[in-house]
Amino acid sequence: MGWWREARFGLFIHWGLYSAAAGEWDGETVPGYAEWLMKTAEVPAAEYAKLATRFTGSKFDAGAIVRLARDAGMKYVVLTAKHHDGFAMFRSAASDFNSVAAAPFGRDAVREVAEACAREGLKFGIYYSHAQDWHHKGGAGNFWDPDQQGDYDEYLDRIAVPQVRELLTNYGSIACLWYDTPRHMTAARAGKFRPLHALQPGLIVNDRLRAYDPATGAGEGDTDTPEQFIPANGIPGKDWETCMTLNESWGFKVSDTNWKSPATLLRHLSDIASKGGNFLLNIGPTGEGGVPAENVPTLLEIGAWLKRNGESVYGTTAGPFLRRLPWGRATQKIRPDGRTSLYLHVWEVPATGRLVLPGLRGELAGARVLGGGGEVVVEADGEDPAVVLPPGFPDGPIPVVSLDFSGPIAVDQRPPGEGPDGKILLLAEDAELSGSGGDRPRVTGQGELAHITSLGRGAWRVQYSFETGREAVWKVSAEVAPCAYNRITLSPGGVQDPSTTTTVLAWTHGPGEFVTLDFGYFRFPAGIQSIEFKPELQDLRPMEIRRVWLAPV
Ligand code: FHN
Repeated sequence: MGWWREARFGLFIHWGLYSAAAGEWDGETVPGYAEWLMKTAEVPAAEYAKLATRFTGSKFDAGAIVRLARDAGMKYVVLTAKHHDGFAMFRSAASDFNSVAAAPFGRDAVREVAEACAREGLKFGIYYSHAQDWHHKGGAGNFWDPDQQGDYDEYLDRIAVPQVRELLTNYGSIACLWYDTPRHMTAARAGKFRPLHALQPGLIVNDRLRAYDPATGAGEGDTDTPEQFIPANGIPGKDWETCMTLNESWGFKVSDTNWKSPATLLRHLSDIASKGGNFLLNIGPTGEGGVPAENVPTLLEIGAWLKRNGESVYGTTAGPFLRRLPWGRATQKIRPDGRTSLYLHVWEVPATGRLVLPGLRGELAGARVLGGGGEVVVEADGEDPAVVLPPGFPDGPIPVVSLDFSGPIAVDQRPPGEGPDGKILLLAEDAELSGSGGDRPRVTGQGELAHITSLGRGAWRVQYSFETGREAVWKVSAEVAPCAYNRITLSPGGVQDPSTTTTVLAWTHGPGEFVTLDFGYFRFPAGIQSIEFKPELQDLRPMEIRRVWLAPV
């Protein structure tokens, strides 16, 4: 995993036959992901296959795409060799339904990207939809076309297994294999693929071949693959890679112009690195093979940021603070000689101009702004060190301060405290869940919009710890959904004393519809305090909790 952990940032490419349809069928926009068009519009396999006559790839330039990835600061590329529509983007003896034999394009995209990666020094990985295949008889997922029905195991033996063998044999060094949607994948079926992995020494395989066997760990894969979100607290003990689209759809969709801004993507990259993960960011080239023009400046802006600040991302590990930092994120690098660099990604410059580092201990040897930008001084802020930002501190996206320590660092972990606005904000990632019964509640979504879901089909409590600098009265509020006829009780200090608890009854229409509930006023002394919520369901729908905050009165 060495190169992969060092790399941190890669390019996903969803390019296939669906790209030629651009998300439209019979002149109508088809809802959802463009690469799912065949299924969403229930297009018979024979009719969909005619799309191949429109697949020219006339602007496809693998070298240009890989150079763009390189200039964006990416270290690896993962290309869809075959998506769920069954169309192979490589020469295949197992099926003529491929980009060489069946389309005017007539070229082997996998070979071209593999060779371009080798030229540019990027690692090359392959995405392969092994279970879902809506074209070849017996492939999973196609329920609408009687002509495609067949035996799933025969499909695996005749198409999927031979094609994975071709991919792992014919294209030089393959760094990772990205399986997807393992429908009907039993241990025996997954076992047909596993021996092939030995064809590529050092191959990194994701967690989507499956069937998972908790006894042996088989099916777990080398990497977890959170899709379109960043896990609130990373995935401790496992390598992981968030894959994400630049707009909404993975495959090219002409109507999908909801592009993420460079600032948003840089925050995602910083957030992911601070939690110890990789970021696999997707582009969806058109049917002609060109990269949508909007993507180029976005990717180059990320690349420019990484040129200046790359040492705070590549080869780093998760930051040391369990407490969410109100001003940004942190990553760290522990050198072989024991020195440690701590990188502070400044998302928002606090009004005080100081970055407080709660609970940090270590022998400071130097401090600087990456890319230059004035002298950085570190002072004591009570018991904590604080970085005093220089007057000329850069105001571009996410400036980075590097602190060098002559040895290891340690953090006395502390819960969230007052933010720059004086309020204490508690997010889903700060919650401690305890209880039993029903589904285990979990955190879904990301950042401030992350929320705890599945609360209530058992006896579960949600506790938050926080730290206040002074004794004060605080108004406690929480965003909760859906709460039709449900009650939620707040106990300060986690003490179930009826004289201090507040129960609120509120009503909304459904999941995801959050309302703000005010729980009233509570006095807390200075120090580490806690509050606990306990949902009481009168209705079958589980509750969800999003943000909780304490405002000083
Ligand atoms: O169904 C696919 C989807 O089209 C896309 O390829 C993503 C990428 O991770 N994977 C599947 C959904 O999980």
